[in-house]
Amino acid sequence: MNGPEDDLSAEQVREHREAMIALGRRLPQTTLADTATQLQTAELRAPAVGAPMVIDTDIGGDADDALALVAAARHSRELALVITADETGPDHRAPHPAGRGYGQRARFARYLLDVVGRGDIAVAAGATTGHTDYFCVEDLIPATVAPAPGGRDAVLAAVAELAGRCDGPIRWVGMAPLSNLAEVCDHLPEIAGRLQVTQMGGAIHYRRPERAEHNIRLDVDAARRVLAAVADGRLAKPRFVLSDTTFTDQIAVHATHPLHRRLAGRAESWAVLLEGHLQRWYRDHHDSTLQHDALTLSAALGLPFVRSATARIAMDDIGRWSIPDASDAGGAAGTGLRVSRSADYPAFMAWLEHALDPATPAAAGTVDLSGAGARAGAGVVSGAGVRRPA
Ligand SMILES: [Ca+2]
Repeated sequence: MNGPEDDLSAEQVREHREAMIALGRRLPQTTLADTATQLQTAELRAPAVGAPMVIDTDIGGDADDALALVAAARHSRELALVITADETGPDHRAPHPAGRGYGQRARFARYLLDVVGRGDIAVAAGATTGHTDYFCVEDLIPATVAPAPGGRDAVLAAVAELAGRCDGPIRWVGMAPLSNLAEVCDHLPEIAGRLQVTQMGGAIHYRRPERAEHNIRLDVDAARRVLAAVADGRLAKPRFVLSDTTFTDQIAVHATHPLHRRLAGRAESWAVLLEGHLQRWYRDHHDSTLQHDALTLSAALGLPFVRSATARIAMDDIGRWSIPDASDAGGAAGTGLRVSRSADYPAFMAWLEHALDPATPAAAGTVDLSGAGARAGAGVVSGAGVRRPA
């Protein structure tokens, strides 16, 4: 990675601050003690705990999206909206109640959220390239699950509706191609300015150097529009959890993995559904699933497993990423992004296994958003309150 900025997370800044204050207390009447007093009285903006969360997902193919969605739905009361990308079927004006027409990912998301007890979370079906080749759960969706609202305007309306119900930042967790995020940047710039984006995707040293990473490759134009929004200030610097960090067997789940076995042994309908999804993924595609998206979710939740730093990133015509030479364009080539550098895989997997263990009580339950606002307003968290419906 280039650049001197080894960014600290908000949590690390908080820890440094507290260490300095403690040190100052031990050394009264010194310059350090004065600094400690100043630090103690200075306001430190709290992280966006309590900020509503949007998940943008291509759920229903690789099972990592579904595992991440259930972890979020069970344990994050702030999850408020799920939108889908790389949807099935060519045309949002022809949604199908069943089969392989448009909107099947959104129908699966709707059903999964319902069985996990989160009927309060809205779902909208988003972008499609007209031909997706990785969808394996059609037979798991009951015919009674109605199509979600679909198409670009439905996505923008759902995002605007959420933004209108709250103040301050909105967390956006991208687990799919960047198509929907690009539409928000281009058509809802005021809302884009409130987004704190954590996106799975991009790669510096991709395992297949002749092509771009999956989430970038499937909609290179959208990735370009998002980078342009970062460059011109419409979107705050997003954090990308790179394939370089996520593509490792250390976060693989396969049929004999404890996480899978624990799901397989339970009768809860969401556990049965996830288990069926995993089996179909192994059968149709690969004998394991890497937890790219749950690792990305963990970063968005403020958990400490992913370490990131700022780097300038350039993208070529087919979506491949690189770090430009520092001398290019006087050192200003590329776009400044936070990108993952490493992760604590064992600690992350321990967290995920716990979050998805049916024996672990769900922390979120079925909630209405006004609860998040009440919690945010109670502490030092600023700007994250969710307005109660009038
Ligand atoms: Ca995904």
